Amino acid sequence: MKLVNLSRPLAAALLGLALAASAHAQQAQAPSQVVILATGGTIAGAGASAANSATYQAAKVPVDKLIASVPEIGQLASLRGEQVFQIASESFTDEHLLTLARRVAALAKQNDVDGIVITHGTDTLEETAFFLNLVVPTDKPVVLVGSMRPSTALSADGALNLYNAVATAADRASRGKGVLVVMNDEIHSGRDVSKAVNIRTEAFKSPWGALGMVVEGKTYWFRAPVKRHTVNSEFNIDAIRAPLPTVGIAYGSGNASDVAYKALAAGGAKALIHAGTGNGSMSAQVVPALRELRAKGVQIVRSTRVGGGGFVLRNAEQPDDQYDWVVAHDLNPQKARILAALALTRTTDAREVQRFFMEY
Ligand code: DAS
Repeated sequence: MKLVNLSRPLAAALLGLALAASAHAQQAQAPSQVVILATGGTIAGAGASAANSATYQAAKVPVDKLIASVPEIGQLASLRGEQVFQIASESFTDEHLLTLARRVAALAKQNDVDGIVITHGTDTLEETAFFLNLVVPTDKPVVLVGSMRPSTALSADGALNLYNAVATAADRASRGKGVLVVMNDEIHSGRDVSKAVNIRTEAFKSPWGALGMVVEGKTYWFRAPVKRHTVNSEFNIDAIRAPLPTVGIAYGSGNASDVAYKALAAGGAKALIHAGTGNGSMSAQVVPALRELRAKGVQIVRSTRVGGGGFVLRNAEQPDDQYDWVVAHDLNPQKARILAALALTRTTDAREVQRFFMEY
């Protein structure tokens, strides 16, 4: 066999390529390192009997027992757990959001962390997911997961939800898609998803559709977010100081009055989210008070109580340009509260606040 004389540089280059290929191959075989941050909720809940699928105590089972209860997740990734909180998520405060976001951002910077799963109550899971989507500057998968039934119930959904969440967090294909929510076999954008049903396992919906599915530990993707998030966000948890600006939400309905809005402003709200009827419409009994509050510097944001896939159109139901108000676009009131609070950490100009609502 004729030996080919390679020039020294070419030989070195080929050797380098071979070493890089084998390192890549080894990296590809090494299991992903996933951290599970536990905060409480039903996924950590326990009921008195297997028949109790809706009557139980949330936030009881600690993270190590959660991980031990689904041994199959050990085949998906190298895991370690931290108990960040142990609470029902309806009791989350902005302080909890800041604390959790700081821990997620710190872990995401570590080379020995490839993905993060956050077990969370389902009631405010959508708010935490959107907040993290806005302030954690990482393209590593951050996946929130909960359950609608406690682990002690017949046909409990938590175990498979946790398995699917770990599979998603361990998968490089999940990178760069923003914060994700995995529930009921579906992968949702943390920005879009909300809890649409209070007592079914098929509870979480995204008005613009799920991003994909997890089936037997594999992810299947069909779309990706187009709104700004994580590494492309102007918000960064490292630059955000407590407390977040207070933002209140008041619900629109027939026989409306301005009492709730005035009380929220008197209580320190720097922005008010109007959970309006229809296209963010507002009773004539309420408009004068909100114009006065705007004149005093309170931001007014028109959202809608109507879910399911629409958006509030600027200057349609109310002359937003003239009143210097903001529309929440497609964000529901509880998500609008999150973005308004963050916007107020950067500006008091309503037009700039409106830009945030159109871009995030
Ligand atoms: N109370 C609910 C919560 O903690 C329980 C749940 O559904 O997770 O959000």
